[in-house]
Order: sequence, then structure tokens, then C-alpha cells
Amino acid sequence: MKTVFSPRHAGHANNLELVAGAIVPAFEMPSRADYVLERLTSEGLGPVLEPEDFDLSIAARVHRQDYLDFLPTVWDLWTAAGRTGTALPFTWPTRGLRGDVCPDFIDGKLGYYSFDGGCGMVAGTWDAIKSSHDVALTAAGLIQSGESAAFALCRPPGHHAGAGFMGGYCYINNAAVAAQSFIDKGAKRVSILDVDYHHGNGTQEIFYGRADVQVINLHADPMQEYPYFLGHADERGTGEGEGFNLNYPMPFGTSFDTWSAALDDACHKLLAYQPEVVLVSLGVDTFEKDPISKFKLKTEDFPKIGARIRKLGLPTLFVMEGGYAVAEIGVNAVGVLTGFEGA
Ligand code: SP5
Ligand code: ZN
Repeated sequence: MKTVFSPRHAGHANNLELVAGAIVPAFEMPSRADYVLERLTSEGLGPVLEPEDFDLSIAARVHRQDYLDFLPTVWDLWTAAGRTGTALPFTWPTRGLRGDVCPDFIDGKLGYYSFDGGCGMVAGTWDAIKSSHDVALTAAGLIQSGESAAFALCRPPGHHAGAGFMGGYCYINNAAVAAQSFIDKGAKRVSILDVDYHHGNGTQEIFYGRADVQVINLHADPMQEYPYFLGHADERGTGEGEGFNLNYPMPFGTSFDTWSAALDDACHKLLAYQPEVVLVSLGVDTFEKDPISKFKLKTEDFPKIGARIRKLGLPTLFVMEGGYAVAEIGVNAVGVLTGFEGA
């Protein structure tokens, strides 16, 4: 299969995040994408293409326009305030505060448009976000032109980004934008299968009231794990979207036997929906050695994930999400893809 990749991801580098009582170098770092690229080249997966340039009109159908307008301005507002380092929020509008008025000053704006301290921004961040968005849309275009599968090697990832907020290393929801592009091109039903360790809260929020995009998530139980405030099994969609959101929360320590049983059930529910295309939000942070995660999948399990997805028999767009065991991320992510191809 073809891969779409942009070297412009590399400008999003040396940023910090707030996690577990410390400001630390972000676990989501440029070498992640480079290891995946290296592995898919050495495995001979297929050609690697650069993305075309898209405007943000499709993104504006899944994100708020004011949020999309804000993202490219962050670094200028931050430096205009005399700051250096990493633009990060430290105040958020939770219950009891006004979440409907965007402040003027950059610190307030950052808090208004985020839900955590995981989305630091530096000078090259916006260009990387835009390139990642373009990668997803270009890869979706390959499938729209008749390819049966494609890989969007997105960085930064997207599934935690909601209509109007960033979080969890995610700014624009690449998979959601790609799904919207299929709908805009006439698809009646699109499924998103999110296998990242963390619940894809942003993707869920964006499509929660819609029947044209089914969202299925396999993830760590939000009672125990980030993002904590979404991802329970009783979240099934609302209004027209009722029944089209499915969550499979699993406990710390989950290994492949339990996880793959959930995947199998998810695949049956996906086929019952009869989508025209499936988008896989491909995180490999379910890996046993992932530094921020607590599932127990082994390297040999990842090709089996790809093989199971192949059995769906649908056009498939893989969109890169998380995975932080940097040295193994290439082997594991490309393992899913070669497993899909039957190699
Ligand atoms: C796309 C994606 O996978 N985003 C994940 C964001 C996770 N952010 C919070 C992680 C909390 C990890 N806590 C354990 C600290 C290990 N020292
Ligand atoms: Zn994740």
C-alpha cells in the first residue's frame, strides 16, 4: 500500500508537556514518525508520497471555525507576550466557570481551547499540524481514487482533538477530517475503528450526534486511565447518532487474548453497519513496553490486528495516532500494515 508522509512534521520538536506532576519533554516526538518511515521502507511496504496542500474547508465541517482560526496564531501571540520555550495552558474552564467566553490574553485562550497540558506548541508546530492534516486528506484521496488501502503517517496525531479543543498531543483530528472527506464525496456510511490505547474522545465528541460516521473505540478504562472523562461503555451516541458510538474499555494489564476478543466483537458491529470505508485510528501504544501505557500487547500481536481488519473486506485507511516506545513503534505499526497485506 502507499504511504503519505510529510517531513514537515519535524518542526514540531523539543516541546514540553505537563504530566504526572512534572513539565517534561513530550513523549510524542519527531523520531516516532522517522522510525515508522524507516521500517516501512526497509519492509518494502510500498511507495511514500508527499501530501498535496488542502485548505481547511473540510476541517471546518468537523472543527469550530474559531478554533481553526486560533491554532495558526498561537506562536505569534505567545512570543508577543514575551515568552519563549513551549506555549502551554495552565488554567481550564471546568464546572462552575465560564466556558463560553474566550479570553483575550494568550494564557486564557490556550486554556479555553484545550482540556489538558499535553499540547505544547513551538514555532514549527502549526506547520506540522497542517502537514499532518494534509497527509490524512491526501491518503483519503488515494482511496477515493480506487486504492483498496492507504497509510496516512500523520504526526502530530489527532484522535483526542475535539470540535473546539486540543489535548493529548492532538490539535486537528486527522481521522475525523478524512472521514468527513468521504462523506463530502458521497459516502453514506463511514466507520472509524480506533485501536489506540487511549480513548479517542475527540473523534467520539465530533460524531456523537451523527448517524453517517460510526465510531468504535478499544481503549484503557477511563476510570483508570487518561483521558479519564470520556470513554465509558454506556456512551452510545445521541439523537440521530444513537447506537453509532461503541466503546470497549479494558482494564490495566489487558493482554492480546482479551483485547483481540474485543476487536472481533467490534468488527462484527462494524460490518453490521455496512460502511463503504473503514478508517483505522492506528495507535500502537497498546504495546507491553510503551512508557505511558499499561496494556500487554506483544510485537507478534500487531500483524494479527492487521489480518483481522483485512477480513472486513473494506477499503481501509490507516491513520497514525499514538505509540511511544520509540524504538519499537516502527516494527509494531508497520506490523499491522504488513499483517493487513498478508505479508
Ligand atoms: C495520541 C495519544 O496517544 N495521546 C496520549 C496522550 C496521553 N497523555 C497523558 C499520559 C499520562 C501518562 N502518565 C504516566 C506517566 C509515565 N511516567
Ligand atoms: Zn494513545
